[in-house]
Amino acid sequence: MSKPLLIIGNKNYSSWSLRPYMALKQTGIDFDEKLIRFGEPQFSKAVRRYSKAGLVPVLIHQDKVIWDSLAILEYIAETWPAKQLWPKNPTARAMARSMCAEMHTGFKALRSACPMNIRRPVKRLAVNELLLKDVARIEALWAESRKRFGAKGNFLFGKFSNADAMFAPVASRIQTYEIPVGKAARAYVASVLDSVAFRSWKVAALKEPWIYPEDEV
Ligand SMILES: N[C@@H](CCC(=O)N[C@@H](CS)C(=O)NCC(=O)O)C(=O)O
Repeated sequence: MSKPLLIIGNKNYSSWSLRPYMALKQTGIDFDEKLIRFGEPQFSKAVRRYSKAGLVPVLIHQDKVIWDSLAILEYIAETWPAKQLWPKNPTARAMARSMCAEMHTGFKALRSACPMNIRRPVKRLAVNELLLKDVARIEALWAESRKRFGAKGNFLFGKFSNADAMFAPVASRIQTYEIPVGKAARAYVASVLDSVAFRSWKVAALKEPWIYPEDEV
């Protein structure tokens, strides 16, 4: 099968790009990547060459163009079924898909107050009520999936799945901004940050020289 090409933004900042990267890298799928830097004058034009939506990430595979991180995760799971990116158990799978959808459309307080910024020195951020509400909901989702389906591994549904790919940027934010969470959530964050995929993304992110003041909190 030909290699997919993943178009991404800056590794330091692009939380949406991290998601499909996590799924491809963590499951050992061979892929190429192309980084289009935010803020470069031709960013929009360069992305539009691949997808008229003009946003990263985009996956190109054979004659297909898939844009939007969640659609890409679905495509990866469907195209490489042996990687089992969705849990086998239908009840677990239904929950995993729902969690991904909730992550995709929700948690705006957390996302806007704490932009993903891998390079930022770890330092506690003052948290507001809305942000704490988001974090409480995320912790509840993590606790439930781990308790019901995840006991046999370190990830939300045991072995690595698309749900972990979707929540990886949240794990990074919890660490960077020292967002207060309980012991179980801290252990899960550590599993994500210690994964092969996240570590390789982080090595590259730390080498990037570009700084965007609007994302420096
Ligand atoms: N819902 C989309 C959102 C993608 C998105 O907002 N990408 C941002 C980068 S993280 C982007 O391309 N921003 C460039 C711009 O707004 O010009 C997804 O999940 O892929």
